[in-house]
Amino acid sequence: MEYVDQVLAAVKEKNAHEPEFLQTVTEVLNSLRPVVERHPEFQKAKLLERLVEPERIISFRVPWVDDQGEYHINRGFRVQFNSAIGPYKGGLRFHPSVNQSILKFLGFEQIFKNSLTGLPIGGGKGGCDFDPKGKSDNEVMRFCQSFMTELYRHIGADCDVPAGDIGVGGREIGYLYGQYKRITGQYEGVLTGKGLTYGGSLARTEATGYGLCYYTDEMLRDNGKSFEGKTVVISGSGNVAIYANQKATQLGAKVVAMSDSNGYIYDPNGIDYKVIQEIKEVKRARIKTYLDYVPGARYVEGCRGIWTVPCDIALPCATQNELDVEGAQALMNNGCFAVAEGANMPTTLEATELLQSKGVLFGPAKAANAGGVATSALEMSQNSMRMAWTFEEVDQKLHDIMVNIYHTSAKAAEEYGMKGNLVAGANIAGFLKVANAMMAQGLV
Ligand code: NDP
Ligand code: 2IT
Repeated sequence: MEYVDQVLAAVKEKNAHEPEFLQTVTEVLNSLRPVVERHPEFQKAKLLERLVEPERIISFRVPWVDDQGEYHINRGFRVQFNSAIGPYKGGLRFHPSVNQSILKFLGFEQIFKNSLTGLPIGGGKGGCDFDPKGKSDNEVMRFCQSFMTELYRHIGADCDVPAGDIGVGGREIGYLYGQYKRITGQYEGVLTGKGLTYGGSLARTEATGYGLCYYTDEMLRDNGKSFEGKTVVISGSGNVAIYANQKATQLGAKVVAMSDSNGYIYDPNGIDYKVIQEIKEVKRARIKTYLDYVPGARYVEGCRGIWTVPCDIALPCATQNELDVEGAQALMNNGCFAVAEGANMPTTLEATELLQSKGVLFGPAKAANAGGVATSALEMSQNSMRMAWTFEEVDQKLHDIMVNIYHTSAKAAEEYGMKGNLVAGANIAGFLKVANAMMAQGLV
C-alpha cells in the first residue's frame, strides 16, 4: 500500500468518530502524494504519522454562574497541534457545536496556514461548547474568566498564543486578557486581537476579510479578471464577512447577499458593511433586522439558500461544510466563476472537486483566510518590540503576505504537476516548511 494510503487508513481507524478531522486530513494527505514520493526520507522518519497526531490536547471543565444564579458546566479545549516552526498559534471558538473533532480539524488546518504566512507560528486551536448568543456581558465575562482560570497555565507569549474565531471577538479577548494578567501578573502578548488601548494591532479586526479579498484579487488578476463591476455573495455576517464586504466593495464589486445561521438577506443595490457592523457588532441582533434599515431588501429564512443568489464571485465566510454540491451546482448554474474561502473548510470535499473540475477558480481557506493569523503574528512582533505600526504599515504588510501566499501556492502546484490547483499548492507549500523543520529537529 502507498505510504499516504497507509497513514490515511490508520487515521480513519483511530479517529473514526471525528468526521471533520478526517475530512481535512484526507484532503491534505491526498495532495501530498507527489511530495512524499519525491522525499522517501519522510516515510522513513514517519513524518506523516507524527503530523496527524497533536502534540498535546488539553480538555477541561468550565464552570460559571448565570445572571439568575444558576450554575453551568461547559467543556473547554486547547489543541496544541504542531510547534515545529513557532509557538502554537490559532483562535478560540465559542459555539455550542464545538467538540474535539472540530478543534482538531481547525488545529490541523492552522499548521499549514500559519506556515504559508511565512511567519514563525506553529498550529493550534481551542474553544468551548459555550453559546454566547443571548448572554449578558456579565455572563460572558464570568465565563471567560472561568475559561482562562484553567487555560492560563498552558499558554504564554512564547509557547501558545490564542486569538478569536467564531463567537470570540474583541469583547471576549478583553475579558480573557484581563483574567490572564490578573492570575499571572504578566503584561505580555499572550493573546492577539487585543483592543488598541492594551496592545492590539491596527488592522487586526479587518485583517481576515481584507486578506481574503487581497488573495482573491491576486487570483483574479492572474486569470485576467478583477473585482471591478462584479457581483459578490458573502455568507456569514461576522468578523470575516463584514470586512470582506468592505474590501470587495472598495475594489469595485457589489455585495448583494449576506447571511447568519437563520437566513440570508438579498439587496440588489449592494449591502453597506456599516449596516451589518451596526446590527452584528453593536446590537448583536439577527441579520433579518437589515430590513429595518433597508426596507426594499429581501430576507429569506434558511442560510443555505444563499448560494442560489446569482453572483460572479462567492466568498463563504460562515462555517465548515456550509457549501455542498447542491450549493456549488447552484452557483455554477448562475455563472459564478470564482470561489474563495473566508471560513475554515466551508466547502465540502465533493463540492471542491466539482468546482475545480468545472474550471471555477478556487481559493482554499488555508491560503485565502490566512490574513487574520498573519496579522496576529504582526501583533506579536509589535508586542515584542513594544512598538506599534500604523494602520497603513500593517495593511501593506498584510497585502504583501497575501499576494505572496497566492504565488507561493500557485508555484508549488505547478512544481508538483498540478498547475492551477491552488488547494494542492497551498497544502504542499505549507507542508514543506513544517516538514523540513520537523526533520531538522529529530524524533519529537
Ligand atoms: P463570527 O462569530 O464573527 O461570525 C460567524 C458568522 O458565521 C455569523 O454570521 C454566524 O451566524 C455564522 N455561523 C456560525 N456558525 C454557523 C452555522 N453552523 N451555520 C450557519 N452560519 C453560521 O466568526 P468569524 O467571522 O470570526 O469566523 C467565520 C469563519 O471564518 C469561521 O469559519 C472561522 O473559523 C473563520 N476564520 C476566522 C478568522 C478570524 O480572524 N476571525 C480567521 C480565519 C478564519 P450566527 O450569528 O447566526 O451564529
Ligand atoms: O482560523 C484562523 O486563522 C483564526 N481564527 C485566526 C487565528 C489567529 O491566531 O489570529
